Amino acid sequence: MSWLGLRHKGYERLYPDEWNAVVDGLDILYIYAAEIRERVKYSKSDYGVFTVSGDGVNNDLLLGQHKLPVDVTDPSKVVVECTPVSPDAIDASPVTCYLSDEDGDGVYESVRARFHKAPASGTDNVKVSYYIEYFG
Ligand SMILES: [Ca+2]
Repeated sequence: MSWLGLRHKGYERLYPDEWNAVVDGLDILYIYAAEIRERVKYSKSDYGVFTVSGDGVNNDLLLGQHKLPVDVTDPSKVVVECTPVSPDAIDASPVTCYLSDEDGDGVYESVRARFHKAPASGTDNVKVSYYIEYFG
């Protein structure tokens, strides 16, 4: 028996209350599908890994540009989370990531990481995974 109270009947006809349960089930499914479509359609998030090189001096590093499908002009509408991944990034942590407007045009297109101390000098030795979501 299904959670709607239906059970397989072979070739018999459905009673009206059974038919109504089927229709109710389809309505519920339609609503679920619509909610999922809306979530996918309006999902404005980006995630991945940035890899940059430490210089042993700067503790605030430009990681790169995010791929949010909106031009962010108000960084308070965005959550930025990051996790240090490589040993040099972990050694320099804790780390906080934030959006930045590198060219001063009012659009926050870039992601920066501010470490507790400067990551060690090296080539591609600072890896940070990130998740960014716009909720404006
Ligand atoms: Ca900009």
